[in-house]
Amino acid sequence: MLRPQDTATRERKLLNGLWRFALDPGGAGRAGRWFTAALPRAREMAVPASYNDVAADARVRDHIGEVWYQTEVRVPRGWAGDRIVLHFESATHRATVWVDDTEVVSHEGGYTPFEADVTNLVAAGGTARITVAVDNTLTFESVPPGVVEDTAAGPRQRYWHDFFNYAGLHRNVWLYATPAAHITDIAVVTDLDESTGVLHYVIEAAGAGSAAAQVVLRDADGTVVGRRHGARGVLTVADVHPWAPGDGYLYDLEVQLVTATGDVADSYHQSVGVRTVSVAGNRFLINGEPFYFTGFGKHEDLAVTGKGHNDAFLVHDFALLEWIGANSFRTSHYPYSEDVLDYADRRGIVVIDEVAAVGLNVRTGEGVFGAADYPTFSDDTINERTREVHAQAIRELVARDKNHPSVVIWSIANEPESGTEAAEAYFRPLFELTRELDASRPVSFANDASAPHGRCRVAQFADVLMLNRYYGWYVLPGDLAAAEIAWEEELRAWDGENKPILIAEYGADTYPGLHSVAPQPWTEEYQVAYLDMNHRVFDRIDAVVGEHVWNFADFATMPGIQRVGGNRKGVFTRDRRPKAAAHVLRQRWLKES
Ligand code: GCB
Repeated sequence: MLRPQDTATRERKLLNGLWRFALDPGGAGRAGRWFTAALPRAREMAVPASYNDVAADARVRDHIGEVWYQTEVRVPRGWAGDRIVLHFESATHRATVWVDDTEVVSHEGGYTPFEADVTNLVAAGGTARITVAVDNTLTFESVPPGVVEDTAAGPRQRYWHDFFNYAGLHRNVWLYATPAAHITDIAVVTDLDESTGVLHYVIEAAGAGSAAAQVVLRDADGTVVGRRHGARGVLTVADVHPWAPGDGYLYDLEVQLVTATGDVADSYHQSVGVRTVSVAGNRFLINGEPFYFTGFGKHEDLAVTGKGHNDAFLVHDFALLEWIGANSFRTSHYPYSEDVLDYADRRGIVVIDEVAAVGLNVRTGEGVFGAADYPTFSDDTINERTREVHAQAIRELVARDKNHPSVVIWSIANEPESGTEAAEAYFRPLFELTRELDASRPVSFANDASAPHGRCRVAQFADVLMLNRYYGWYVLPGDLAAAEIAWEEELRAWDGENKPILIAEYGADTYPGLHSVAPQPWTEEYQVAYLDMNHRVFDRIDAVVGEHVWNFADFATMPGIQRVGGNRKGVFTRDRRPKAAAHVLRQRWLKES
């Protein structure tokens, strides 16, 4: 599936705006065929946005189950004879879509795109009613997992990750047109042979008949630097300008389907950054050079709009990354908007791309998320069907993001149970699958303190060891001297694995404006001292190839006594003001680069 684009042969229409919106607490909408007419008792809702905080209504914020969105679209007159497609960049966590009275698509998984060919259901110049039922329920067979428990007070959604379960239509919705003969997929893998860039490409098309594929490669100035006929092939670029961290240089690969008479039936532009990624011993290499990650785990999280994509915050967040000297981030804990990855490509920011497999450990956060009264892996909890949903999430992530030069590691889970035989059996095929899908990038997952060195049975599969550790916060809180000793001891054990180690999370909750002379947990001084302690440890361990502070900014969580107005481990507040730690990181990271 290709992201909708305006090209010489394609056109798109953005359907964002205010849609009709209705909660469906009793699950009456499907039987009542709500898609056949204007939604009953509808209010209006912004798209894109999480619906939860927009309405100022606890019933909306805490709703469990389906909500309904509806809009009317006028199909552009000029699209007669075209293939017409309805495309959702995401619907969290699953959705069913109707065009007028006809069901056109269902999709599981909250962070990847899906679409339906609606050519036979709409008419150019006419209107169509689009209705979407979006379900936020987390089950043991969803990614992330959860369970709805029946309690005396009614159903309650439980899950084992701390960020709030925002839901809705978080990203763009498009109606777009392509010719009947159209390109359906493009895959590009790049290599460097000294100063020559090598591009291996594969094109897929449908309805193409005798039309043949060809590609034209242009540099950033628009000068043609390569051409080739054929649906697969290799292009070489002499004196290539590689994509590199801090230098988001992109070529434009125009893919065309050309008819026997020489007409361009379809055209699509794929940006390409020519770079290599590899692991050599305990080094992480980009273009053959050791790379040290500085940056954060982030969240898509804003006041009011929740996980709704916002371009102004996209640009602002990247401006802050550059200000602070961060060269990278992880899309914790789900695939982010494609706008984020496109922008990372252009800004030369390095990305660790993560699937939404977070909270696959019912013991995580015992006391934060309630008691661990389920086994993690069992026939009735996380099981083979969950693994198939997880596998599909990986397939969709790789399919969507494979051409982004910014993406250098696939992260296939965050802090799963990883110290058991069941975990080893669950994850082995998922690592194999990811490597089959993309042999060009390292694969990893974020390990947590419950499976330290010697106990983790999943780290054997990872090309890079990504460790989330909170020495001085959850472990030995307030005692940074003891934390420093314990942390160094554990890290030295991992150092012996001869794999690169990325500290994928370390952080301390910090209430902005809270101060103390002797660093006390929750103060700005403690966050600074905590980070300094961690950095001393990292600098003593050879295999550490990067540091991602948890978190870039404060973010919303489920309610809990360990959270004060959300998770406060942000180096920036939720509205992006720096805490004292931001200035300390800036000093360290600008020196590194
Ligand atoms: C973790 C999780 C992250 C949490 C963080 C915390 O280990 O990966 O999602 O937000 O800890 O602050 O507790």
